[in-house]
Amino acid sequence: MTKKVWFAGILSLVLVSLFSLAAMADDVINLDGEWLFQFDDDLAWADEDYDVSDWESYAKPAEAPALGFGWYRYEFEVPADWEGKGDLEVQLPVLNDFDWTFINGIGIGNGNRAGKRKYSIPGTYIQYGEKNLLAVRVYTINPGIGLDGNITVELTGSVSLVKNPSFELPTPYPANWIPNGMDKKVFLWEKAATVYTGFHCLGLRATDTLVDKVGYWQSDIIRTKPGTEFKAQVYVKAEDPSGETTIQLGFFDAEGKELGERAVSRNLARRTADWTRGNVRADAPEGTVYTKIFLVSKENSGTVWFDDVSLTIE
Ligand SMILES: [Ca+2]
Repeated sequence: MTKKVWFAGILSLVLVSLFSLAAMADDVINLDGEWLFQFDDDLAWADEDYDVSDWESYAKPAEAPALGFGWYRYEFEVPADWEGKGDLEVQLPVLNDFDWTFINGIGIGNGNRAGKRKYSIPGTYIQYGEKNLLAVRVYTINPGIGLDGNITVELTGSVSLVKNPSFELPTPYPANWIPNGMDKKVFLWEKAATVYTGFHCLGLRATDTLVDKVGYWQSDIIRTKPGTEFKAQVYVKAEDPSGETTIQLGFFDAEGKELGERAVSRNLARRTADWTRGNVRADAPEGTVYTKIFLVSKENSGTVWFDDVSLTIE
């Protein structure tokens, strides 16, 4: 091998390595700096403005001595040029045992067993070109590791079809969701720690008191094309429910006329129950210009709550 060829070989290797590094840096942020940790529990610790100057810092979250409730916080910058490129996703490879995870004070997911987590972050929750805060509230059963592994935030390339899917963006009412019905008292916009994720969820109470006995929340319009197959999902919690609680998909033409029969899920609230997930699937019929999601409760003398809606193209 001549010196020239050898040099060209080395040069191309270096270039390939540089390109792959650049590609990684383009769409992955490694959260591998110092983590802050505090024992105990306070939901205010999800807040970016909370004073954490007295929190312990650790080179890795695994070094924090976890037992019972503890909170982990990490600040990271999201590149300004990621704006408009899609939703993000946070990966927590090792988590023991329960978690409630927040970005900039907004709940993005929770889990109740040891293992890994992968939560989607709508782009609308991100402050581009600025600091963002990942806060993880963890409950660890046995003394040891609460959070560990190569924690990353990645660009996914897909965009949330549902705006404000976990009802965490109040303006001052839940943004992008509209209640329907005559009696305002049946609509609940809950701000409590008992929601599925974050601090807010939507609810409907005693819809049997309404004139038409149906209460519902509807999403903003979601533009789409005929033939697209959708799956809409929602988490539902219920207390003494009666009647029927469903998630529904309606399709509309350019004039706003609803097309065909609305797709309706099974009854998602048959008895008092903690959060469970339900879904409905449907194809957008000929003439569709947009779809809307409906969270419906009919002839219900109890209360139902909704959180974490998603709409995916199948
Ligand atoms: Ca929520």
